[in-house]
Amino acid sequence: KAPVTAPVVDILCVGAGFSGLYAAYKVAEKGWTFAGFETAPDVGGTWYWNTYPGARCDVESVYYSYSFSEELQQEWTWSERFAPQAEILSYINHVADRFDLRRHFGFNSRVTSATWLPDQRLWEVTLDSGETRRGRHLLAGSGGLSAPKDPDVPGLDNFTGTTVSTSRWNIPLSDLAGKRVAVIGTGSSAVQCIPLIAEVAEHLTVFQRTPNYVFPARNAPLAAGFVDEIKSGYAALREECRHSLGGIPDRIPDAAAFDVSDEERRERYEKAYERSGFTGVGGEFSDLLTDARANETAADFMRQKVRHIVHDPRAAAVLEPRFHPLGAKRSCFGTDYYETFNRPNVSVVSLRDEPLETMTADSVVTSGGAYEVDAVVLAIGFDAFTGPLFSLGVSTPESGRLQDSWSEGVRTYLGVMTAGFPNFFMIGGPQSPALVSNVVVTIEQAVDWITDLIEHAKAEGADVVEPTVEAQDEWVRITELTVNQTLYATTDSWYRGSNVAGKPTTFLGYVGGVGKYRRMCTEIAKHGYPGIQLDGEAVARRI
Ligand code: NA7
Repeated sequence: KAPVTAPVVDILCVGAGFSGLYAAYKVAEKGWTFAGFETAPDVGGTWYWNTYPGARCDVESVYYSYSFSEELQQEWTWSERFAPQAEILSYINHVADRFDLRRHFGFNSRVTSATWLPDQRLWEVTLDSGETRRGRHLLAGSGGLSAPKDPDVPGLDNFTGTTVSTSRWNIPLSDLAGKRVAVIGTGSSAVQCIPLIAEVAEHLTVFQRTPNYVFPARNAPLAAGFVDEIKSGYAALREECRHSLGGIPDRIPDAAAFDVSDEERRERYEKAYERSGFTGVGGEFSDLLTDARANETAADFMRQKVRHIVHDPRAAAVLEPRFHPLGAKRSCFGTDYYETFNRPNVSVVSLRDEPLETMTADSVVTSGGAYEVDAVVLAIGFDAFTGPLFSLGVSTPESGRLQDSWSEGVRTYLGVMTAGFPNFFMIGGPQSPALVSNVVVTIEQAVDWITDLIEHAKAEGADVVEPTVEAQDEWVRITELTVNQTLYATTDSWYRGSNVAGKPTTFLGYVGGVGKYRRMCTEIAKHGYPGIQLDGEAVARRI
């Protein structure tokens, strides 16, 4: 039986992905004690689990990496513009080895509950082994896209063929060779795996509920000269990312969509389409995310692209994105995505035209008929941001469970803390910029800010750190005001929790930009953390 007398640590941390590993590094640097817990057998987080064919990051590899160590960024060389999952995972392993971080974590250890003990001013986590650990502060580095959505496909249990999910992929692609395969879903994960499954399957049927805007990723090997150039200016480039909108170098649009002629707009979209990436078509004009009419010009451009690429007009009509503004739901980046639908062995079914009714032992049944398949790939997404946090069973005697506290919607201070849950910190939590940014930039900022705050509390001789309800209300108001100026606010998506039945609608991120967010956080720290109570006292009262 595991001992219950393990020493109390300064920091308990959940997760050994980008967040937890940087937290372990930073805490070791501060000389504090740390105990980390990871469900998986090894480091990697999201990049440990998402091994489906074609999985890669949509943020360029030279930016989607840690900036905290100049040596690290000089010695590591990315091979492609967009790194595949395996390369990101070996990078994370390299970081863990290089900074000796693995020793701080228990692997195969799922946190089943985390309880605040007010008398001792400690958190106690219980692991699935039954073991408990206590620590002063609890950090959730549990990720935003780590809790797969419950499969809500009716009749799925009836199916006797192979079922595999993109978020927990566990078969070789060759298992799908020569099979009749169904892919359910057409988000980023599906867009990446569909072309590769199509290459091996006897027939692939894609069941699409909402057509998305899929841009060509234009992935390519990185030329040595480009890598050298990046490395020689890395420090400045990272600084640019930290002060940007999305954690990648900004490309500030110089015009609104209707400032230019139809012809010029079309030419600019063409160039942006060639460029691709998050600063591609969706970032070409200043008002694309705020003005529905402006957005429609970009959306229409993409629909024309679909019609141009996809030969069968019926398939093209199904694939044309027309139910939401471009970019208001996460855009997708693919390689030969639309081209794949020109293959004779690939077809697409619109679940809007013929809803999925059930599954039988060997078929997906829609109102249009039964589609016999040997394998089903679920690419149906995640219970984003709150799912991973709620699964930790975080509770305090006064506030109860986190999910009860947030039953009407998420309420946080800066996406980092939440009132009623002392000494509990979220790294890249809901209402932080994590949702719509290069998350590694957000993670580094969050861990730096959290550890500075803890250091401040220690210096003040305080054990307990908690935001005031007023400061939290203000942050919630700011996140809402910011998002309500955009088309994100009017679109159902996992960004707003609308992909999970019964999930309250809260926009799960701050969309004002990582640079602006960083400035606010820095100002707050500079002013002695107004909005945070130390041992129950707010700054105003301390002064
Ligand atoms: P997403 O982007 O949430 O995509 C899930 C897809 O699955 C989307 O097309 C959904 O349609 C569809 N879906 C979900 N549930 C069902 C059911 N029950 N029946 C049919 N279709 C369904 O998840 P991904 O894993 O692709 O990507 C997640 C993020 O990872 C991505 O945004 C990047 O940030 C990285 P819907 O649009 O809801 O109609």
